[in-house]
Amino acid sequence: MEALKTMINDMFHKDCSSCTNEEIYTALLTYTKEALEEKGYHNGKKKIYYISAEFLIGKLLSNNLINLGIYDQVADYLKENGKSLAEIEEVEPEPSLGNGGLGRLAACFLDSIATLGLPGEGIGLNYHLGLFKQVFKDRLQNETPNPWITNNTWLTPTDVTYTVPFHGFELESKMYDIAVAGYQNKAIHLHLFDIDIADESMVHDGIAFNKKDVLHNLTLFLYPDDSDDDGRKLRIYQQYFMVSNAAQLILDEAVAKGCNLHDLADYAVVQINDTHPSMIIPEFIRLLTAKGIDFEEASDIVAKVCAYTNHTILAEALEKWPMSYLEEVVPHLVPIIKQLDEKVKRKYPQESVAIIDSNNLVHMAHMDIHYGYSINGVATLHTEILKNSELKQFYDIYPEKFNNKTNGITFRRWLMYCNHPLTELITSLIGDGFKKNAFELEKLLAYKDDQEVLNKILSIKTDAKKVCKDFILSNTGVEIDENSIFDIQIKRLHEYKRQQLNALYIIYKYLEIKGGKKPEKPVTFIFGAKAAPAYVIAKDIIHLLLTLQDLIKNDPDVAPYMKVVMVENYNVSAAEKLIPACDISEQISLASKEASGTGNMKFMLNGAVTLGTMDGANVEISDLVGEDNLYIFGQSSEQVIQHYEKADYNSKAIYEGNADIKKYVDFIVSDQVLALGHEENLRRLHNELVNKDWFMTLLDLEDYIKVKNQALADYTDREKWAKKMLVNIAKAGFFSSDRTIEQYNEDIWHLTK
Ligand code: 6GP
Repeated sequence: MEALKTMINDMFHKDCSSCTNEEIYTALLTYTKEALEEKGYHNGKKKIYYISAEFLIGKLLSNNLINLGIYDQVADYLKENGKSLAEIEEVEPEPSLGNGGLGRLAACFLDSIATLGLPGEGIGLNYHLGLFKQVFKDRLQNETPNPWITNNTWLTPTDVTYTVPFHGFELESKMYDIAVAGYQNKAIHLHLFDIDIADESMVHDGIAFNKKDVLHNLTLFLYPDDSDDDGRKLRIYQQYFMVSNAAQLILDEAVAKGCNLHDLADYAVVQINDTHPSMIIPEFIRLLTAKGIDFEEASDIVAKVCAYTNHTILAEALEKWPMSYLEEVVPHLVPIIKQLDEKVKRKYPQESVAIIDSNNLVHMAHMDIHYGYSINGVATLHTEILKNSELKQFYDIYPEKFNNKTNGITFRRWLMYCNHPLTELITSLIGDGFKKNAFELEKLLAYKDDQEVLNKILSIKTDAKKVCKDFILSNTGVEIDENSIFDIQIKRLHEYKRQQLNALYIIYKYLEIKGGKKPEKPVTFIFGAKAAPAYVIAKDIIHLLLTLQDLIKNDPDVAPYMKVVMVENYNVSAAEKLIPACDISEQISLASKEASGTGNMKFMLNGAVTLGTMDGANVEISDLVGEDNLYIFGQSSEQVIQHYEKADYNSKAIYEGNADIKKYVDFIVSDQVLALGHEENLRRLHNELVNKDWFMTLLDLEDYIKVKNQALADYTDREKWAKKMLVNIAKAGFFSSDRTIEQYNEDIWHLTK
């Protein structure tokens, strides 16, 4: 630590113990950045370029220290000087470059690519104000800007700049880099493109701004509101800016390594993360043809370079842009897209696989599938649904392109960093081989009947709950009981994820306690979720949860037995506090709708037991841990798909035919709830559940109540529960993103280490 000591002295002319946390953070940032540069970056002839609209990377200091192998030394050194690394970390702003699972997956993947020693890079945009910062006011979600770029930042400006042409004007880009350290290995780069002239001062009244002023607003926000034409066009501006920079960079790097462009596939593979980067296909073709390669060959080259990952089967997330927008924003891509479409139509005239449909909508996913060489889903069930229903028309044409890559998470952040005590216990039992080979966690199974180990697991959980309690108090002002059962649902707010189903359980429980049936053990229901600013019903669900939170808190008959708390501005840092403390992991999406889920993996790794539907990666969790070690409820994906096909789901019939269900749903608009909440929001939500309920909340409510009650009852047998926890931890190895990335490399990328 001599170097750090000297650095602190040189920077601030005093020793560590007299420095402020801000000063030490500044020194650590410089120190860590230098250490990363010294280690260097992975390189090789062929590189993976992981292009994504989101990278939800979380705070970086501690993670970098862990991956550099100096976390303990730094923590000890600071302690000797009366400082705490945990407090210094509070100084670091969390980058706001992502929204949900898709962005967090991209971050885990960068960690694993670097750890496995693969030459690769992430490419995205440098959003100055992030997604948005969630603020609760009057029990409603408000959105404010989330500025995160300070003078002390991990972003390093580079000299790399490109000219990106739009209709009528050009934009000069500037590339910023963030180094992503591999665990005990070299680093890779996350390249974030930006414009110099972004103007944050145009934002007013929350997150409103002039959407037409593209010259100045291009890199302000991730996912600008797309409820109007200008918002949708702004998304196209952003996407094209991202991929044009990416394509120019990729070609430059390849050429610098000796590529003659005809052999581009020997130098580059592009993973298109969801449909946002799809325009890289026509952009590559534009650039290659400008260099004299003919159209046919250019499209063949691109089809050997690009691979597409699908993260959702919700139709709304498979982007379809009106041709008129593309003509307005990127007219130079239009003839290329038309030619690509004509090529497809000559071979496959059916409308269902067209790139340009009869309404002149451009189907971005269709372009990816025709002109990419690999299409993957993100969990076994999800990939099967893509093949057999959602993208069946393509699977019939290109069966060889389809493959599954079940998602994963990096254990550096989601175990070693966020749960030191559990990491230490595991290491003391089975050694630290699991840090490099997560499958070794299975060795823990040998301790399944070891009373002492089981007790330690329980006490680590209790300690984590205390830490979480403090976090929740400071975040929300609500004091929770660390001896209660922690039931946690943290994820984007979306009707398919069914936070409203959880809310109906809470209503059921509230009424039961009011009726005199006290639970054996108190329960705390914890939520964290942001709703897209224009997603009205999702915001109504947040309003219901916040209203229930207060109703229950203020009711002395009920408050001792249950509590509801919604964390404000849920993000990666909050997840790191919540996940180690969780007892019951809520994974209750409507079967067939959650592509994979990755929170489910983080929870099991930290000893929570899953309560979920047979959806996404829950199916694989269930296969691994066995039915004794998780709680499954609800209709299967086959049944749900049938309901959609036959259009036979009728929520009103369930509501009217079941007095209990009617009682819970009607409670949303009861006098007690209306006394606290807003009538407009609550009635709209009530109406939605009774008359539409597109994601079939009421279908699974009875079974959910039954199975959740079973889980809560089982919790009281501590020994039995601790065994379930141990099995979950032991079986989590499969969900390491190192395994996922190995599979991407073996089946899709073919890079040499
Ligand atoms: C998410 C999926 O909802 C989730 O199931 C999956 O685990 C994750 O992607 C990573 O594959 N999708 C998004 O976050 C998203 O924005 C458009 O989809």
